[in-house]
Amino acid sequence: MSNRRVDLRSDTITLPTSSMRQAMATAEVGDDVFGEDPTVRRLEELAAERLGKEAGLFVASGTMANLVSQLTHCGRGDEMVLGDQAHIFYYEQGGSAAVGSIHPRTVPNQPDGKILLEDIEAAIRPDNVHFPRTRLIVLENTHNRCYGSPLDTAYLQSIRQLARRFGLKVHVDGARLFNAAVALGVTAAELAAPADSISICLSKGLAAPVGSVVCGTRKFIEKARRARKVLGGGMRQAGVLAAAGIVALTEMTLRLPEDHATARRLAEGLAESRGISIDIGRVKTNIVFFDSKIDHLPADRLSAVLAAEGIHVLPTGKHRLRAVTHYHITAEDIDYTLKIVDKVTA
Ligand code: TLP
Repeated sequence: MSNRRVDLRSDTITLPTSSMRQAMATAEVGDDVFGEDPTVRRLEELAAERLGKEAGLFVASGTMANLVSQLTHCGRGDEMVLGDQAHIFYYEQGGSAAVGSIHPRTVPNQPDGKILLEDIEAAIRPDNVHFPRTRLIVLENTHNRCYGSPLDTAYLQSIRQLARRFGLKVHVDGARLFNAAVALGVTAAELAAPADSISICLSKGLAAPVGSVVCGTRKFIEKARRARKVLGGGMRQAGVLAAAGIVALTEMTLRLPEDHATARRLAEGLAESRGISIDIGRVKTNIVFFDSKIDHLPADRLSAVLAAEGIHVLPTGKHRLRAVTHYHITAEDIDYTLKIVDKVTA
């Protein structure tokens, strides 16, 4: 048996690069709550510049970035419209309601991660004493649970127009925004333009150890900074972390096409496997969903059998599994994975 380990559970498992560790060791730092950490400020400016926004705010995680943004846009009892497959709705412990007293109104996500304009419009509340007030529309780009689908600029612009028509704000969970930019052949700033606020994660495909950045207008970020503080997210000499984030934004976005290529290689190989069903047309970035067709190997069983052979994927439904490609996954890892999948499903 081989000792090879191929970890496809998530791109969050990526380890900092040697140039990140170097930058972290030599980072100039200060107390960021006093606004005195030059490296954090540099990261925030760089992220804002990349996204074409006025200002940025460094936060501990994607979950905190989303919660800070919601708290900044919405008050107690306000409503936000979002897709029923949104990470914010599915995987963030209901923090919108639990912490923010924000009422989530879900509408169906389409298979490509979009939510229909007519569904949003139908969900917007008229002014009536019985109803909460709709304040915010939330999108996710790329869309994790919808196969890592990227949302294109034309769609995002149409959402912005709808939001403006009803006096609403738009937040984009852009945890994997740079993957979307690569897949669509546009800049991250083009995709960010229709958003009032947008969050990016540094510690997924970009391999930094910690952190996300929220970007928006200067006024929005000033208010968001207060929301971060009340959540306990005011960090002190955080420049040691921000230094890795700067490397993530300057060096690691450039190599994301490699992850999309390994994801495609995996999807095409899985499509050849008799025990697996997969819709390869839906694989556009670094996330691959596939189903087990074998009765005695539902998703949790198949993932356990694969793990015993060194292949780690996530079961996400009764028959469904997710594999995510990233910095540490090579074409050889994919070929090995396919060999093992064939062996255990034969
Ligand atoms: N996603 C993780 C898990 O939570 C499922 C993963 O492995 O994909 N937005 C999106 C679209 C995300 O995919 C994630 C993490 C987050 C936000 C939250 O980021 P963190 O984990 O930094 O709080």
